[in-house]
Amino acid sequence: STRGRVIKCKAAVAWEPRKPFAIEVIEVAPPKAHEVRIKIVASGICRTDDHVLKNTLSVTKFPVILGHEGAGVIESVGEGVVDLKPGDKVIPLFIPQCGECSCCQNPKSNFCLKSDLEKGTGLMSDGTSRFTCKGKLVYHFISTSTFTEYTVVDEISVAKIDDNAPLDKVCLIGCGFSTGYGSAINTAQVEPGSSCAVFGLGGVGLSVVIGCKTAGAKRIIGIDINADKFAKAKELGATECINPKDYTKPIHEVLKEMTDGGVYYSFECVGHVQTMEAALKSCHVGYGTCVIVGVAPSSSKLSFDPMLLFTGRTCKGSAFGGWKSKDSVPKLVCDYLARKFDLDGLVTHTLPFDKINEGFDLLNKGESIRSILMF
Ligand code: PAD
Ligand code: ZN
Ligand code: ZN
Repeated sequence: STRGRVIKCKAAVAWEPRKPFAIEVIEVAPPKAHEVRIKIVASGICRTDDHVLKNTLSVTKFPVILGHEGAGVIESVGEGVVDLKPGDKVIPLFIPQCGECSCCQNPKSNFCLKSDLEKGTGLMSDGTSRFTCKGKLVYHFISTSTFTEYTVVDEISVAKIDDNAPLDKVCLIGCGFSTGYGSAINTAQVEPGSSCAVFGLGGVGLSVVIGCKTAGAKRIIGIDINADKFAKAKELGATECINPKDYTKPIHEVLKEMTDGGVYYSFECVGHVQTMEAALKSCHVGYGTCVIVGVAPSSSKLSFDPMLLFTGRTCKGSAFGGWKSKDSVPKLVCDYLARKFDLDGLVTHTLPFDKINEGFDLLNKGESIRSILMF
């Protein structure tokens, strides 16, 4: 058994920004107390990984092992871990749930103060890394790092899931699906009969569409500058799709005309401040709500006329769709197994892990929704 020993395995190392991943042999140290080592089976590619690779998010350190939308099997556990054992199927959680901090104790929040999202230490919670390559320390990424055959995570950053779960699908519950679906269900709390506008029809935006449809929205308007995304959006529940490039007037004006003054709910799933402002302006005066899901570059600033809020619009943000991670991920997996929603429509490509650079090329060419890397 490999328990208690260093494991040598393959990982995709991002040595520096804006360079392709290098498939390297790395050393993965055994889990310390309250940590687990996971054999990764499948990992999706999310746009956030690409933002980090392009270095638009200042919180990341290089060299790093990216990936945060994975699923795998526990290889071994550290001292004091009681709720997980070798062989358990699991999903790593990029927002932990420690259960003890003020956010975890607040039923209205799904954030956790133990999260590395804002701090960006790139380390385990004890302040060290479990990865080395060619004698150098390699950083972790938001307490997950799934682009590797083996990873180590804190026990608060992993959820045990049903033994029957297909890992090549439910890995999407680790980020993209849950983020979009929860933004509609939890954050916006979309109501039956309402109108919704979804900016950006990638894996996250399409999951918002699924959530809006589940919630009974009457109109779901998809907005994307890539019309190739429209067919899939309609298949998943969009009632109409529009391309800002087809209009001379600003897209929020087009939406206001289409919806008698604006939508009840708008969602920004692109990650640009311009589309965030457009999403807010697309909301109906008096009651419209805009949910910001996209991740904008670290240095960017949002600016808009405060009268937009004064006159009764709401603007909120949503990370991981508002789900308390450790509690909700196992339930979402059960809901998938009970066919309450479909993930298969989000998967456009399945690639062997060492074709990771091809997976990112597909994303950047706008050809994929989700590519799943298989280990
Ligand atoms: P994606 O790149 O697959 O989808 C983005 C879509 O937006 C693409 O279809 C683009 O064609 C489209 N687009 C680009 N520019 C425009 C524009 N000006 N107007 C309309 N559409 C446009 O990414 P994704 O779905 O994986 O992620 C979307 C964003 O959500 C991204 O910024 C990512 O970092 C963020 C994200 N947030 C969370 C969270 O917890 N809040 C989780 C996961 C991803
Ligand atoms: Zn993600
Ligand atoms: Zn917490």
